[in-house]
Amino acid sequence: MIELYFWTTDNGYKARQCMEESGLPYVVKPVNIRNKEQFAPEYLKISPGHKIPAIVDPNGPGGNRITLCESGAILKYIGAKSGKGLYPSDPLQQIKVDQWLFWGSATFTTLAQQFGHFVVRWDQDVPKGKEWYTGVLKDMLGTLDRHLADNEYVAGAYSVADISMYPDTHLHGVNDIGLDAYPNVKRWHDAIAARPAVQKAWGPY
Ligand SMILES: N[C@@H](CCC(=O)N[C@@H](CS)C(=O)NCC(=O)O)C(=O)O
Repeated sequence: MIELYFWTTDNGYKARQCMEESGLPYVVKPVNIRNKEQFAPEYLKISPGHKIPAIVDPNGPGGNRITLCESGAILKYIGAKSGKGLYPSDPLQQIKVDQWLFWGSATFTTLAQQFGHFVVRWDQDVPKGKEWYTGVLKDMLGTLDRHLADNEYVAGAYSVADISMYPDTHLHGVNDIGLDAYPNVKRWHDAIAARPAVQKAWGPY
């Protein structure tokens, strides 16, 4: 049984959504990052940079036990392992999925998290930081909106690339910025939100 080391954050939900979509059996192992549980020596062996999410698969390639952190790597691994097309086997499709999976993991979420820090959560008012990261998030939503004008999902069929961008679109796009100016993102978001696996992933664990 795959163990998912999880907390209720954007990156945590990405991994849980992917597990739910995959249909693979898994168990949630909560790591309460507010209580600093991510610094436990045993957990640092799984996730050296004290971050969630992470997984342990006792039946990895060749039957070996593997540990894996970094949400993008987890999505790619679980997407491929599921055999459900979440990470496609066609090399041409993989190129598209990789592009948007990396954009979702390295650009979109990383910068959306800064929006979360400066605009939503900080106890100090930092007008320049708020203005900067609001502009950055709006620019990224605009990029996504232009792309989704001609594409139902970001990289062909629904894939791990979509999963990599959904949680921050949901948390900050819907809740903080609003999606009225991004109708294609709204259509894409609402289609993903309606998926049973997504609803389960965002529910109790
Ligand atoms: N690049 C990493 C980022 C993971 C990340 O930022 N995790 C946060 C929660 S969303 C975390 O565990 N923070 C706790 C800490 O930094 O100590 C990924 O995509 O998995």
